[in-house]
Amino acid sequence: EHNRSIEKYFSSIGENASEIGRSKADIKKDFLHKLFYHLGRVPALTTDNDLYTALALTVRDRALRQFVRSTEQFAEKDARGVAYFSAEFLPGPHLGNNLLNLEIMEETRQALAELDLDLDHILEQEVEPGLGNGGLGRLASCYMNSMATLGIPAIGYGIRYEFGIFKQEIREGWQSEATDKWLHYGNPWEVMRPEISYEVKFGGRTEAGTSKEGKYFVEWHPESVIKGTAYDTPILGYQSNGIIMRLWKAEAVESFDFSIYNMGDYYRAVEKKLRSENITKVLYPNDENLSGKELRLKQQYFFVSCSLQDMIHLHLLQGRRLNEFHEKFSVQLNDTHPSIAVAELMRLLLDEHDMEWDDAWHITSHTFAYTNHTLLPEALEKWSISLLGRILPRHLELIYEINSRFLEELREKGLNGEQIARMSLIDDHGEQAVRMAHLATVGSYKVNGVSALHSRLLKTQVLNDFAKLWPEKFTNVTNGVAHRRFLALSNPRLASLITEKIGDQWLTDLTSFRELEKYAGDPAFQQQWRKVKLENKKELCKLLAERAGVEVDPAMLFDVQVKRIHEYKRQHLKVLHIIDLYLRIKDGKGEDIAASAFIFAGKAAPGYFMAKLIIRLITAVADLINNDEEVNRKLKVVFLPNFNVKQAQRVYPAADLSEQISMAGKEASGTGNMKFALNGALTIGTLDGANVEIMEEVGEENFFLFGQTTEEVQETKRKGYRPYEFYEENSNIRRVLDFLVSGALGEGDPELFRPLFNNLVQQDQYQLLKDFRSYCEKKEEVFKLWANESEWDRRSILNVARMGKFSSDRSIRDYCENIWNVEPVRLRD
Ligand code: 9GP
Repeated sequence: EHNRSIEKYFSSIGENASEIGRSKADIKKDFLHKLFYHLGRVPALTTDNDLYTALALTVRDRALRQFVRSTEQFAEKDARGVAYFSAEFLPGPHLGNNLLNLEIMEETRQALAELDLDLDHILEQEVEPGLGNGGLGRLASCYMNSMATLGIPAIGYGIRYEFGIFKQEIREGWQSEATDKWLHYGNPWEVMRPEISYEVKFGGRTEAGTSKEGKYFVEWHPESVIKGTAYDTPILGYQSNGIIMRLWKAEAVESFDFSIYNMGDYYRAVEKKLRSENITKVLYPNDENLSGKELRLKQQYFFVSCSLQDMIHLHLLQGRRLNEFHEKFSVQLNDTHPSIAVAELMRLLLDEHDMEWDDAWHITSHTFAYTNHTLLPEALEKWSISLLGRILPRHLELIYEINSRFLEELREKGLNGEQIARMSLIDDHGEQAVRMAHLATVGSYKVNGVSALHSRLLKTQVLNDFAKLWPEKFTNVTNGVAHRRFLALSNPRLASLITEKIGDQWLTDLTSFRELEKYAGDPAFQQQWRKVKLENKKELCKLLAERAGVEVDPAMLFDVQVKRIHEYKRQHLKVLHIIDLYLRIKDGKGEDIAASAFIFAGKAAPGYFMAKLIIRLITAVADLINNDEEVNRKLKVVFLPNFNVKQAQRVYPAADLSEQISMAGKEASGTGNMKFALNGALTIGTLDGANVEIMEEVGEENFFLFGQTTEEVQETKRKGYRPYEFYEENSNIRRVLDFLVSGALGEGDPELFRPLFNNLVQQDQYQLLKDFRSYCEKKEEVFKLWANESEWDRRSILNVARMGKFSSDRSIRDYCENIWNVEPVRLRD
């Protein structure tokens, strides 16, 4: 409606809607207004958090204005939109990124300087929302930035966890977990929407009946009802557009317990309230690993139910009919976590909107698209029938019905009993359970993996039966990263060196980095390149000294592995190699070893013993080496605690070598691999996940490839892998493994690392010993190349120049074309 137009509102006060107040004077004025009017602060009493909050609010005003304008324009165009359903988002600190996207970084810096304030100090105050475990949640946030940049009408739906991923501390060498109280000082970025709330039912029983008109219906009589309230955070794209991330918080439904309250049992009523709020209390800290906890299922259902109700509400509000829901929206399921949405949309359409089964199924199965992010069998979610039946009785009925129709279709197609049992949504082995990945696959119109290799393995192995049935349903979208955050924002030195050379169009088109290729061999450019890296390394050294208490010489080769700690990622492969180097130096045979700082960071799931033991091993090796005068000028080992987005932004720009050494076939994609190469690190890696495509792009000669391929890994396993033979036959391996249990590490207790030793010589399910020799040999090449500065720099420049494919802008374009069928909207300025 025209008279509701934002432009009209602004012109009525003599302002232009597109003018968001970018000048130093505007920013300074608004900042002071926030400090005095919003926070009511006297200058003498202002704390760092006040300053941060006032600045964040100043910036949020501008972000919201962008969002409001974008929303209006999306609505005018009646554009088809995307809802990105993700149980995790890892946005990282908002302030710097928003300043970058609004292009007001310098003006803000100057405005603050005039008040004798330092922008960098204020940026440091932000506590980031740790609402994800790692790659999966960070990917969701990279995609939000790219969707906003490209003008995709999109909304991200998720959970507003009160406590995010735990804070990792290292105590006596071990990981210990502390609660992440990210909301403690308030969250200036979000807008609470008390009126946008939905009721979500749990438990109880269902009752079938027939209406007066003779229509069959089912009523769900829940045991409890919980309210979900929306909290919106604006997410900016580069230069113009804004979208929102809508996170749901669980609360008690006020009316629900009046009966108890009236009876005078005040405390029981309050207790119910507390129990309701539990649902969004804490993020489960397990990546790749099913915890199978009831609360986790409740979280998943809670957020998809709120989100779907919200979408239906918006759809109807715009005067549209429900049977065109799938024409207006595509819902992307980020991994299996939100896949109960398939049953929930069916329930909403059938039970709450009186639709017939076939119509409801048509809409549902044309609405969802499913991204799989892991092949690890233990991470493919299953919910036991008994649990599902107890928490979501109506959904279990619907899943049975979906399954019986699906299996009937298979029978008609002539599939045999074995195939049908394999594909069923219900797993009959042991305790009966619902296979959520199957539900997502059956209920979606597209299924994708996250790298070419992973998508191929998904099709040929894990979901092979489905891919044969519906080949056109399966596709690939290789992951990408928000290069504006991970280069422009976090590596300003490199960003300006590049911009000086080739201009700044790379900010919206990363493929223009190709123009750097011609400077790769230029000695003057190489020198500038090297200087930038050295400055970044010096900064990281400060952080390492401060957080890990280790002094590192910035001239060393920075060899970095940062990611979740997991056996399949093989951090211990790198550690075994470090021990090997240590023993060589001790033997007086270390002259060819490049002076190296081995840097590790990453969290272990709190219940994952082996991962925690790997951290303990890293800290033990660090203690030994860093305190040994004979070795510590040549080698340093550092475990940087509490890896998060903020720290990541300081680590990637300072790395020389990126370790991507998972067993082939296990890492679905990886995204750290892209962030490192984008910042000029060379990669040592296996042919796993997106490494394959990175190597293709940068050239095999600029990549340190080692280890078995996926096929070789499988062949090794098929033939009966006996890791003990490597222990017996390879004296290097024997020496290193024996060292683990020699008592030389970790306060002299030879038993401390026995479980790791035993695991490696007895099972070694990630075939570390098999790849050990190849890894060590590659490392020798690394050392040799490091001695040749200009050749190293040349390769580093070529790596960056050829990273164009790995921007998340490209991934989002792929989703738009191959999956969503959504057109970017060209927004008015
Ligand atoms: O392990 C994958 C990682 O390889 C990938 O880069 C990331 C984003 O696609 O997802 C991770 N998967 C999970 O965290 C759980 O499925």
